[in-house]
Amino acid sequence: MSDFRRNCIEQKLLVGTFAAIPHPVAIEVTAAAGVDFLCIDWEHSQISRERIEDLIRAADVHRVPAMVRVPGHAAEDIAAVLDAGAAGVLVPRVSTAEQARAAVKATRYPPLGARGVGPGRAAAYGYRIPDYLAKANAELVLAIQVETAEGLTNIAEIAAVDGVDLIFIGPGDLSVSIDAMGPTGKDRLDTAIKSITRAALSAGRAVGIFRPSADDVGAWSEDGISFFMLASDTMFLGASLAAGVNAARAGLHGGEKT
Ligand code: 3PY
Ligand code: MG
Repeated sequence: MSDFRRNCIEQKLLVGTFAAIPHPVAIEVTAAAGVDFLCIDWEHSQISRERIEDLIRAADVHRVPAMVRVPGHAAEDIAAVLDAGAAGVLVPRVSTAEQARAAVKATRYPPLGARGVGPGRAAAYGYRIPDYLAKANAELVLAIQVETAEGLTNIAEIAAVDGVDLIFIGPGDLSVSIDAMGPTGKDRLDTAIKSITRAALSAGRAVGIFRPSADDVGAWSEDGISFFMLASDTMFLGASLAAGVNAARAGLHGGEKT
């Protein structure tokens, strides 16, 4: 088993980030910063399929596991990123056990699933297909996102699906779906997150969540969440540049913002 999958399954505390900038330099900077993993976001950023392989390659240089959030549930997209050498997939908007089983089928080779065999980068372009086939099911992380009202209702059946490693909570979509946006919806959203977490943990699945900042990561880890996706490269770039510019202006104008 890969260290990454073992650490996920054993619920070791892991901190990573989304990679939304479609350039290997951004991946190298992110990897060198010391993240435990990164997740190339094909769902919400404009990254081409061909470029994804280069981004995974850049993460591999730093030996940082690179998973990919696929845009939807298509088996072809899951196969494409795994063939490119991704360390795992994050499948968004999984709302039923049937959809979770389809994600397992697309991610795992038989007998667990029905992934197709091919001469991609992961199999050394065809040169090491038997080696890759022998280890892929044990090495690749399958994380599915529960982030809809329907997913919340069906969480027990979703979490019971064999072959899923991690249930990942998307608070943004979840808050919209259960009508719990903004400060007034906070309690409702927190209750939903805790209920997904409890159900997933009692089915033996690790639990992950997106957090825009590190402020409440400690508190959520006390509830049993172990896998944290902290913001994204674009969010960190914006926030740290804004902080730097504001600090410089404060120095130049005696604290007054221009
Ligand atoms: C969400 O918050 O909806 C997400 O998908 C975060 O990853
Ligand atoms: Mg989402």
